[in-house]
Amino acid sequence: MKIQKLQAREILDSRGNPTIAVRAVAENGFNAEAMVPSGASTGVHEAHELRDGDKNRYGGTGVLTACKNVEELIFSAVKDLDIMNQRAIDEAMILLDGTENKSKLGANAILAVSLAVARLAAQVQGVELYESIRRGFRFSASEYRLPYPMMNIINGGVHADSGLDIQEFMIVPQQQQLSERVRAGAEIFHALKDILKKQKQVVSVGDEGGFAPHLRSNEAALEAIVEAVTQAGYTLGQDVCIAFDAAASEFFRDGQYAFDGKMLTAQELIAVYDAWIEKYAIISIEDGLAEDDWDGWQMLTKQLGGRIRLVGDDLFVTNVKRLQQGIDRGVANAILIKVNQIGTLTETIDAIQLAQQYKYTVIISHRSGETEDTTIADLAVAVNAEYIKTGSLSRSERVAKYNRLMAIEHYVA
Ligand code: 2PG
Ligand code: MG
Repeated sequence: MKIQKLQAREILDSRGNPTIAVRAVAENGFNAEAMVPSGASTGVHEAHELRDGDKNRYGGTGVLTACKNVEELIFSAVKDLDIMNQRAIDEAMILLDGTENKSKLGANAILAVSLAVARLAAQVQGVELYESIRRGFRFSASEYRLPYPMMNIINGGVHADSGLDIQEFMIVPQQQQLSERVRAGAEIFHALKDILKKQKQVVSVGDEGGFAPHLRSNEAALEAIVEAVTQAGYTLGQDVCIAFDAAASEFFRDGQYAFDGKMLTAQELIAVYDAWIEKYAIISIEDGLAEDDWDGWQMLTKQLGGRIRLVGDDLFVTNVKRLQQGIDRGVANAILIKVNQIGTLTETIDAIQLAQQYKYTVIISHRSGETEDTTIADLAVAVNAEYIKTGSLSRSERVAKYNRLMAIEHYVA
């Protein structure tokens, strides 16, 4: 079956910035829509997000050109292809674009089509999205495993004005059932709110729904979380572990790291992380060092890689070439997967499969600018990702993904 029509429109993301939604219509009239997210702490090696630049609309951030590209150029290139052949459709768009970073058509335009087609293929087959992705990309696993959420309950870095260098302080509940992991997360989130209130901190939330308190140091954020875990009745290191995303590219200046008011070398920063692992039951550090600090990353992996997950986000940008470099250099042992960093579902799956082949842990991730689209929940289930990172236990664009995972657990898995 072929695509009869692609309709693109400008919508808003969770920060009130324009993003793109695409509806793909099949010959039999079935249709499906997908919406693309947008990052703030974007890696320099990410695929290109096409913005209009027309200052009279949305301060230049409109996406009408991307919409036009979908309905005209992209539609002509994919209209004769089979909806079930996701790879062929994605490759046709990559070829049509012709640039290394999808800057001609826009990775946002391409991704919206890619995900809408994936949704449409599931509809046409009458199966759930996660089943259709697993089948379409020939994953061999027959069991479905639900991911462990990494829940960002304190927001720092460029996601909040908390003044914290570390961008995301996350709890990782360890319960058997996904719905119990969500419950633990929500209970700890509420306990944390009480604790922060008692400390006379603000309890408004940042971009990913976590609190954004003005704490005196990064370590104070970890301490508050530990207290919240205990207050909610859970045992740290057993029921709940901690992870963080340093997003270190954001505080990397002239070869050093501006951290807690000091300038640190990579080695000094690694020593700080090292001291935290046992003390705070840290199981994972994402972007602990900057995106092109390969030497630092090598040291980091040598020193901490045997004990915890070291996750490459800005480092790998969901790109098989960057991941392969990491594998070759013995850097990191886990990858953050973001569909819009690379721009098609097929390339996203290629990165996941390469990671799985080399035993890198896979973490499917949202962006700080999100929508109500829940595709990443299905993607995590489709590929049996160990983890999903989709924000805190507030703000519907975050919670929508948890609710979708709970639906999958309830009805199927
Ligand atoms: C990250 C992401 C998502 P952003 O750095 O991992 O949490 O943030 O979407 O702003 O790049
Ligand atoms: Mg990150």
